[in-house]
Amino acid sequence: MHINMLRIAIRSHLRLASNLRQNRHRSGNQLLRGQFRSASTFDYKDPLLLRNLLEDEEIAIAETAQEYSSQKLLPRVLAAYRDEDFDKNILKEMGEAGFLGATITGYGCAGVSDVAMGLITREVERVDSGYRSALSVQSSLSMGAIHDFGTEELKEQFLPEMARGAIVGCFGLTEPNHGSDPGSMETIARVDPNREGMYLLSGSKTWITNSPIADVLIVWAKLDGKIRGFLVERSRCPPGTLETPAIKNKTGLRASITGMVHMDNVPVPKEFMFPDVEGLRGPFACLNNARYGIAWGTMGALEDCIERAREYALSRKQFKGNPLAKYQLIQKKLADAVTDATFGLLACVQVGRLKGQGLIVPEMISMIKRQNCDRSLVHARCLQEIFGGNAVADEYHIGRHVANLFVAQTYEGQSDIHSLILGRAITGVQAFC
Ligand code: TGC
Ligand code: FAD
Repeated sequence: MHINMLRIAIRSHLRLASNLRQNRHRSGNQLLRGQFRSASTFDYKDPLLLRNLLEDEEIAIAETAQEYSSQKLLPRVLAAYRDEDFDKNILKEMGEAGFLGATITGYGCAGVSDVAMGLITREVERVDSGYRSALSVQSSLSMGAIHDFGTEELKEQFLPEMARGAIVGCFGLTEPNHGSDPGSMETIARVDPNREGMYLLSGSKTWITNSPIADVLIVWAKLDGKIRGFLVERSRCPPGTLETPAIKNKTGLRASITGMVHMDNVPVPKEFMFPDVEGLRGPFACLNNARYGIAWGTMGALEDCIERAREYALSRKQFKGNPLAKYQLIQKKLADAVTDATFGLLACVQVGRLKGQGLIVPEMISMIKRQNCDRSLVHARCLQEIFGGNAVADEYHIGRHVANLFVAQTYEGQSDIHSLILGRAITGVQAFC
């Protein structure tokens, strides 16, 4: 009796357990079906729900950047690109919006997350890489150098005005004879034999974004054979010591202004040399942030190419009145591009989060800079084919993105250079020389 009761109890327990399992399985299936149902509205603009990985504040910042870029930048980009004209007021507008030096805390800067900053660069470059370039050079390279390596006096003197876009900065590392290999730079600094507490800078930098309009130039030069960073104020340079001619007739990045920097004994007070950083670590630390921004930005440019190519493919009819979008080869181009844009953006969020947690190493940034620049260029070029002959007309925007993305793949470390950085980390063997 006792045993029977126990059996009954066990049977009933097993039945209960089985029911529970079935219920759990059923509700799990229902849940999954529910999830599939809600995800069945596959959104090619956000296929893997990147949005779910963002904080509310980051979404709001992205929306602000999207609104600014589409309303203020897009209407002027064609004329700017045709005329090779960069409107300096754009930096003031970006300053007003809080985009300049946005990850810096204090000094009039917004202090947003690295992911939020990435979302801003994505929206700006959705319009044009040249506008993102202006933003990157002002924020990551110029303000970033002052913030990370300048004295407190330099930070207080320059950062608030730079955050407003009232003072424009540039970053001079590349030289006519030394691009991928900046360690061999020839620009030198020497102690002024006639004035105590002054250095004199001599040499040339080339391909320097914003140099013709810069009020403040971050210049990397060798002092006694060691690379040091200097802040050059244009207004302090005696006539004939500093020239910053523009490089005209570019085939890409025409909405951005690029120039040279010629220095012939430019005087710099010793307080304007970054005191505690020596060697390539200085410029490369700034480049880490800028390269991270490019990885995001190029995805914005690619997303714009996708959007425009999709619309074109749906409206253009060829063969028996079919839209181009009906053809498999066209669909494959779009599927490939959307997949790489999605993966590229997810990688950016992950690297941004790691950056925020202080878990980043430079090779992670090399990986996303290289991958996103390469994939965006390949896909933009491929999507360009969908437009046929119309791709040649600048009103379709795609040719501009293709030309710009070649530049993005080249500056801040050409893609093959990032392959070598990754290769060194993978094998432990250095292959640069
Ligand atoms: P290497 O021996 O690798 O390093 C020398 C020293 O630098 C340190 N370092 C880094 N520190 C922080 N972050 C990084 N990413 C770093 N990479 C290297 C390294 O630890 C070492 O420190 P220390 O203290 O031991 O001396 O130097 P290398 O001469 O062998 O360098 C080789 C290579 C290829 C990696 C490097 O030269 C390179 O990255 N070349 C590419 C040059 C480049 O990116 N130029 C960019 C110019 S600025 C620009 O393009 C702006 S465009 C802006 C726009 O419009 O958007
Ligand atoms: P090179 O170093 O001559 O390289 C040429 C080719 O050789 C590349 O494909 C490269 O990958 C390859 N190569 C070089 N070395 C090796 C090797 N060891 N192994 C295999 N392949 C190799 N610089 C700044 O300092 N500040 C700026 O603001 C700035 N803005 C720019 C804006 C524009 C529009 C452009 C076009 C460039 C800008 N640059 C700037 C310069 C840019 O960073 C350099 O162009 C870039 O670093 C490459 O250097 P390079 O042009 O001298 O090419």
